[in-house]
Amino acid sequence: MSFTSMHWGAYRPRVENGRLDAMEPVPWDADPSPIGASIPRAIDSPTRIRRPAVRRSFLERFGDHPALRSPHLRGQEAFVEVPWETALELVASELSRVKGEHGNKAIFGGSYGWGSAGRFHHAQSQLHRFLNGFGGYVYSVDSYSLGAGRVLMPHIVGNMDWLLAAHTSWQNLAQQCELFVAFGGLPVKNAQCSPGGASDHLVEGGIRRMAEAGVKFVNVSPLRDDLQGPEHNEWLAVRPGSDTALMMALCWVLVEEGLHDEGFLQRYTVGHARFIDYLQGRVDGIAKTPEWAAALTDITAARITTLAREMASKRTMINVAYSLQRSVHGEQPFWMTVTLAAMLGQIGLPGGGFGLGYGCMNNTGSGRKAFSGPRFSQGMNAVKDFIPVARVTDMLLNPGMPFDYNGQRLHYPDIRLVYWAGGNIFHHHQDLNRLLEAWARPETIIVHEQYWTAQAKYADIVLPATTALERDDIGSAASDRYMIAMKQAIEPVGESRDDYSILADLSRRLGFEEVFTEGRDAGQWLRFMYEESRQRADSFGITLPDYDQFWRDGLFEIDYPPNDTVLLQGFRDDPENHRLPTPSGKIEIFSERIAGFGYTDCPGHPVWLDKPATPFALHLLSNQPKTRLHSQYDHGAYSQASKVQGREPLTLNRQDADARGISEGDVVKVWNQRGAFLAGVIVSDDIRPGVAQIATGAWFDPLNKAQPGCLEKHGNPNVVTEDVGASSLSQGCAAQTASVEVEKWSGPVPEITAFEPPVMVGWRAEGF
Ligand SMILES: Nc1nc2c(c(=O)[nH]1)N[C@H]1C(S)=C(S)[C@@H](COP(=O)(O)OP(=O)(O)OC[C@H]3O[C@@H](n4cnc5c(=O)[nH]c(N)nc54)[C@H](O)[C@@H]3O)O[C@H]1N2
Ligand SMILES: Nc1nc2c(c(=O)[nH]1)N[C@H]1C(S)=C(S)[C@@H](COP(=O)(O)OP(=O)(O)OC[C@H]3O[C@@H](n4cnc5c(=O)[nH]c(N)nc54)[C@H](O)[C@@H]3O)O[C@H]1N2
Ligand SMILES: [Mo]
Repeated sequence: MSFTSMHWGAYRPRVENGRLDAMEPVPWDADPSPIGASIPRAIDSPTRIRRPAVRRSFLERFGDHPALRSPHLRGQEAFVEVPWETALELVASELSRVKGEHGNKAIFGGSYGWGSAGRFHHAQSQLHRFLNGFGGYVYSVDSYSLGAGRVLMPHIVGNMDWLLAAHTSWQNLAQQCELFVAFGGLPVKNAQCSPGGASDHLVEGGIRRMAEAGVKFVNVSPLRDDLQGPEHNEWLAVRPGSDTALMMALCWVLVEEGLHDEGFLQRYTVGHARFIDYLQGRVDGIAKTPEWAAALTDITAARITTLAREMASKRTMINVAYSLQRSVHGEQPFWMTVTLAAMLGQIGLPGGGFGLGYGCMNNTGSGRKAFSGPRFSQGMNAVKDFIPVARVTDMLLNPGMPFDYNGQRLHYPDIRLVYWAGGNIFHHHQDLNRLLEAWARPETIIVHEQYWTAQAKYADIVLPATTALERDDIGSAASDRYMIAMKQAIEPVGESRDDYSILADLSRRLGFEEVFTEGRDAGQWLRFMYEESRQRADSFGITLPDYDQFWRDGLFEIDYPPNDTVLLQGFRDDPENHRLPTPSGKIEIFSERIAGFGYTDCPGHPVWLDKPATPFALHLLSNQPKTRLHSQYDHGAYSQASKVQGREPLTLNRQDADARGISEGDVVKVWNQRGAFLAGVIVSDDIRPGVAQIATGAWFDPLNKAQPGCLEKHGNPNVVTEDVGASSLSQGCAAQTASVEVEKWSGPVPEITAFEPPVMVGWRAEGF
């Protein structure tokens, strides 16, 4: 059997006459993702990058001083298609020049992005290994997904990867949970995906089985559809960014009514007394009562009070979506989730406690063994400089400037060369107009891409990469059901090459081929990585067949551990022998370590911090798209079918639309002090008033490329989001904290050009 694996599921590629005709769902998946249907027409559309290409001035002035190559014209100029040989010589020569003149510390290879699902052809890992072999690079830490969470959690419970792999299973929830309170909902749209593969979609079924078992759901979210399905679910249309206040008021009621579990707090946590002082107003004079929270959240004091009582009287799971921490002070909702669950005293019990992102990714709560499969070693980085991933614009604009991060004072390095493979910064970063300014700073930008995204269009040298369907690979992800032999289905489109073969060729030109390839070709690497993983599999009680058998079978199923997974059960049963990896070995409601950092924007226990003033009337939610993964396959059929007048749909509450004379299907301009974009309107009663929602991922499409800061015509919300860190602790992405105004667009509706390749000028015809 031939399968392939994408971040959004496993498929059987159907090929007719060498062309990809369909991506058929696999027979075992009860809820396959429609995103797969986007690939067949898109994969060899005109948007595909077919040949290496170089920005015109960069090529024409190649030997000159870098400033003379017009870096400010990135994204505006024509490209010249060149043979591979030329392109690779240019890349090798630039890498050598920059290393020689400025050292490896001048190379930024963070290269954030999801790339594709296979374990070997993971573009970012490939690039990291390559740059390590070359002497190192400035790297980035954490993720856009969980910037605040990844830094906070090790201080107060344990690291995120460990926690995510150990989440209480859906099966256990169906049997033991009575009340599921979901901050940010349980959006099935997001559970289509998991990093590395989602071979069996289980969240819709998980929710259904819980509902059938009588579990009550409370959806605390600005959007009703963040929790679909269960008929008896309750929607609390919270004001975005106010969940921390709501959780505090729930705690206040528990303490006031003596419903909190003092015994649990004593035995398993530190610092609860100081937090309760704060809760009751003995620190800042403000008691965090339901009345106090009602004014901030728009949830009535009466409902907050009864909800607290229900939570105490039932086996309760409190879940928080990643989105809540992707905001200014994003540490607080995560810290409060843990604190509220600790007050209820159900952490470590079946069906109760807390969840960090059920519904965000498919594999969370699968209950399967968390074996993550074969791994590709990235080697050692000789450069020690790094940035928190979302501080990339700050770094490019402010070399040498100090910044705070997790108790350290660091400085931004001086970057001359940026190398990216497998990510789209014009998708993921905030305040794109500020990024455009920063993006003109480096001397050289090299990108490997499959499609003509803005990431490629704003580069100097673009190298065409294959897609997962054009190469062999192994698909596997922690807690996923199947390890998959991803067999090549079609020939590489155009002259595209694997990231590995591109980098292997470069390593040869640069004199470290042996270090990079260890003498293996791609096929030999797959076998080697697989063999290496067999020992790790053993330690999970998994016996992998030999490689040839696995490849013939096409897949291997990962089983369940003997006992059902319940998060932190071991710690609860025996806290002395299962100490948490925190300074106290317990859950830290007060963290001496964080307090010691002295950050006013993230002190030693959870606090309510007033949000920055919002000058505009509407809060903008830019959440994950239902019809694609981030910006991937925005040019595909499924995403395209969702557009309104060619633009990304923006949902407005009926009252907000009426007040502005806006109707369903209209094109609107969404703007604030940072920028403006056009979108197509959906009017709905299922979004709370005062909130506008647009998914991320519409390809960046400025009206006039020669005018940075101009109107974006397609619906990319990152032209208006703010580029600030969540706090001095994490410096995490804070994209959800954005306010905007929306008005009807009465001008002519400009054509979408995001999917057109850039203008190409001929290599010889132009006489280079
Ligand atoms: N406003 C706002 N912004 C956000 C978010 C938000 O909620 N709101 N969410 C953030 C989050 S959580 C994330 S994770 C980021 C995601 O941001 P990214 O991960 O950067 O987004 P993708 O669109 O997945 O970009 C992956 C790119 O890699 C390319 N690619 C795929 N496979 C390969 C390959 O094999 N080789 C090469 N060379 N290239 C390949 C694809 O064509 C695509 O352009 O966005 C963040 N940005
Ligand atoms: N189909 C699809 N699935 C994906 C992705 C994708 O691009 N496409 N991306 C994947 C990635 S990389 C990640 S990190 C995860 C992200 O997982 P999340 O970050 O949780 O995803 P979002 O869709 O941004 O947010 C979930 C919901 O939270 C709600 N929300 C936003 N702000 C607030 C708030 O202040 N309070 C409350 N109570 N609710 C709020 C929004 O209504 C939103 O629909 O999703 C993954 N799943
Ligand atoms: Mo993410």
